[in-house]
Amino acid sequence: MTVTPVPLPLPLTSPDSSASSASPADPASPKSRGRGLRPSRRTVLAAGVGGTATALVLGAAAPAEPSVSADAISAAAVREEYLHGWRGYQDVAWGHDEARPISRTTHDFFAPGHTFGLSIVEALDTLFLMGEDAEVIRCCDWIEQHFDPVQNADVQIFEVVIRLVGGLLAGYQATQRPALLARARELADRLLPAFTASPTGMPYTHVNLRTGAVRGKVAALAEIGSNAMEFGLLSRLTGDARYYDASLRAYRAVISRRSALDLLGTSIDVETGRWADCTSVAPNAPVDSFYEYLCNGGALLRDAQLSSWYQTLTAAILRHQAVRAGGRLWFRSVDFRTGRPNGPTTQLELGAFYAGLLGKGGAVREGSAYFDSWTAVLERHPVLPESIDYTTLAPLDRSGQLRPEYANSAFDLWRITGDEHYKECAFRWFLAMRDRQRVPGGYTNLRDVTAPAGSARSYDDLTPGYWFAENLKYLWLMFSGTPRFDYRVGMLSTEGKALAGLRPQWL
Ligand code: DMJ
Repeated sequence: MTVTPVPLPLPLTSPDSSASSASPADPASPKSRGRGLRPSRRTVLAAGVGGTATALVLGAAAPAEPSVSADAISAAAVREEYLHGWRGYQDVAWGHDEARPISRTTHDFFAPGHTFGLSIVEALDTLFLMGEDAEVIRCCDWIEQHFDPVQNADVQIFEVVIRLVGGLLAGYQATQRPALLARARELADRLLPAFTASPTGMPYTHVNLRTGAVRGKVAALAEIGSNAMEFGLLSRLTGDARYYDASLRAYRAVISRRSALDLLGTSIDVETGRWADCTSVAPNAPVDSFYEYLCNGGALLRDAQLSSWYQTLTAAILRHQAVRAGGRLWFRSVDFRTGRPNGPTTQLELGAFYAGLLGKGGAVREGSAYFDSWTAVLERHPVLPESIDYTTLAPLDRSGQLRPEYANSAFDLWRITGDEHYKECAFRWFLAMRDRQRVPGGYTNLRDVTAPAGSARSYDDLTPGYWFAENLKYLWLMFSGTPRFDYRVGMLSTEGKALAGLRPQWL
């Protein structure tokens, strides 16, 4: 299979242009298009978003309220599965980070012997959006009484920010319970030493929440940048600029080290400021949400600098990394100094979020093409494997970790284009997950997505916390048309937390 670089016309504004001058994506036809993975005619999805780009497109004015009519049957099925998973967590792991639904045991996500009630924090705003108010109150009560942000535990800053700080902020915005904002702030205060102790401002990877001791001086880009949304919102809600200042200083330190091609490497030494490698693996992990937070952070915080950086870096990724293989759009790894291919033809499932991100940044055509590439993988493997060889679509890592990225992109592209196709794809994805990953105690990861559906030997016995934050939230928002979410201005973080657009008056 030949892999050819794609000379993509850039839909973006010129490098370093500001967000306010970025144009919104062209609204695509809201008609359903004739692409692959068509479901048989099921009850489908009457909703549209009026064919307009949303405020997610940088600098765009918010359009009129979309008239989202619910597909009640699909929405009810989604909610039923969410509650099935939630009951599974409650039964075996309430108060612990994560449930192992088959062995009926628990998993400490951040540090052995410590719990932060991760799944409770992850679930908060999804439960709110689904109208599960008694559960929301129960979760808030648990957090008020038991959540401990000063444990003697070494934690990864990236995970604490996107999961816990973000979850508490979303929960606060849904409920207006002051304790949730207070906990988010206490936690962020405990994370700040990782930024302030660093000579470059780029955070160490880990901090001890009790002692403030830091460790991990080689950080991947996602670990450095995926805090601007949470810290920016926290600064806004508290009037304390320290959080957002720390984020911006870290971002500036990385971006000032970009190559002449406007590409970045993967990991950097936060003490010396030297790159630890010379490969741009974008949009794959572990750099994925570094780019996501430039775009979404720029829009959430109306920060033209973040948006401008996003446009500059994205133009370079599209120019140097986009390739066509088998007629489909993929992204190759390159040497960030020369743009030459560097590394295997691997694509991680985690990169599937990039289809939606491209759309949100204005590159709707490329986002849509990349989404189609992942849809082609789903035609072979109804549950996406963790990684594939993009020249053959063969799985490399066959495990399936209940990932939300494909549904995330479907949601984003649906909001931007109003195209029913994205809802149909998302629902097909949902049905495959239900067929293959549902167990009596909830939902579980798989060891091998190519094993026959229901093959017990393939079950990997974990419901990841993010399943409660992300997977079914995207589906619910697409099918329910809930009035609890303002579809014009709502914004989700990389962990699916609604950091804007929740309507607390509904609680
Ligand atoms: C989530 O924790 C976040 O979306 C993160 O940015 C990467 N992906 C996982 C879930 O797959």
